[in-house]
Amino acid sequence: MRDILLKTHIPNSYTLAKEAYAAYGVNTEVALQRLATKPISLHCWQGDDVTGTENTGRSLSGGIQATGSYPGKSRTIDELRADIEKVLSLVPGQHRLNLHACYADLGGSKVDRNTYSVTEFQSWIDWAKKNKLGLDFNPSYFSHPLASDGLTLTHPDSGIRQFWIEHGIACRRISYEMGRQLGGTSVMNMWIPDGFKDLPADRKSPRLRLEKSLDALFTETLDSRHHLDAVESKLFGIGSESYVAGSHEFYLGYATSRQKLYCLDAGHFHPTEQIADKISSVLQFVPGLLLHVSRGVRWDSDHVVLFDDPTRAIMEELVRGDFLDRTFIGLDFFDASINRIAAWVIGTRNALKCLLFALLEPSEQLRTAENAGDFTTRLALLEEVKTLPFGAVWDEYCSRQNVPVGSAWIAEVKAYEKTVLASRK
Ligand code: RNT
Ligand code: ZN
Repeated sequence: MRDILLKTHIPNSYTLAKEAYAAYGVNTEVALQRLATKPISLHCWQGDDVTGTENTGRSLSGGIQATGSYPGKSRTIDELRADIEKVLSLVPGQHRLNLHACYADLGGSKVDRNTYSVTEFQSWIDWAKKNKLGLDFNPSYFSHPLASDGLTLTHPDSGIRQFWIEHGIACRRISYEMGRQLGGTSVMNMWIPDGFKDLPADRKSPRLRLEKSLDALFTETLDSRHHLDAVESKLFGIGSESYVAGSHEFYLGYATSRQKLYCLDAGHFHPTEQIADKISSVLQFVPGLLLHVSRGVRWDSDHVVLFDDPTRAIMEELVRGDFLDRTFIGLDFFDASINRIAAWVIGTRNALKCLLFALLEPSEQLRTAENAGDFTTRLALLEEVKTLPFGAVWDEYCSRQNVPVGSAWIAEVKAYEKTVLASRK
């Protein structure tokens, strides 16, 4: 059955699909080639509900939450790495791993976050090299005693602020080393949870402190071929419903004035607000963009990414604006209510599908119609392409990249669950 699929059905369907797209002036081969050159940065934190590997027994803080208790979550660095390798074998293309500082390999030593160095991450770099993976990085401003007030870089206590500034400085050096050793660029994303549950009396001072802390943390010049800084905004979190210091306006201003990358997380705006429309505006004023492709459901719930309208709209903007080179695509979701490997695979494959869908858009015809003021044709075309044989092109891509086609990956995840995950109690 599988053989017939691979040898006959998929190539035949693809030939027909190629012709169907060609009728709209779209070359599917070009789209597949472009798709293969764009890596997605897989977030390491889907595998263990953002627990981390520092083994301190601390629980997740910072106003984010993974809900669910599906069995089989990884408990050690080795388990997490094995899970990621499994995920990568089920996702087409060459990708990257986005690591958080709380996944340090401490090997029993008592180093705290403000003095982390590449030593605590060398085993990740070696593993990444072996698996031909690029790495991206994040300082961790949560799940730590000095973050227990919900304040870090904005804390009124200068000692606590200083600790977190040092953490940022240390992480930039680690990120730079990751980029250098792996022969690429590591994007380091700054996200802090700082905010207030209830109405603040002073919205200004924490933001002034945040600006100062960030400037102190970013002082060192690092070679941009190996390291780039990004800043991530947020509207609210659990326990910071009324005020978040690092809001959209704050970071847009900061990134623009300091020429940093701006990170747009799909779940960090008003529940009905979508980030696609922000991309072209933001990129007009900052050097680059980092995306946290996610899905909020009623709140910043970080649900698994779907092949849905908002995600397709994001990818369409990247393609239409020719922004792929200036945009780093990362994922940010954590679902503990389903098999975690499957969550990763579903979300990553969907992000890629959305990108492929965007690459297959009949851009010439759409632009011609728009420029001629023919909005009737524009709308008609946008609707027609939704039912072109997209699935055949996606299947062909998976087949060429030697990963399971269609739903065949589910059986592999089920087998892994039985042989590996089931023994994790
Ligand atoms: C939190 C941010 C942030 C985190 C990760 C773990 O709201 O989205 O990116 O999810 O850094
Ligand atoms: Zn995020």
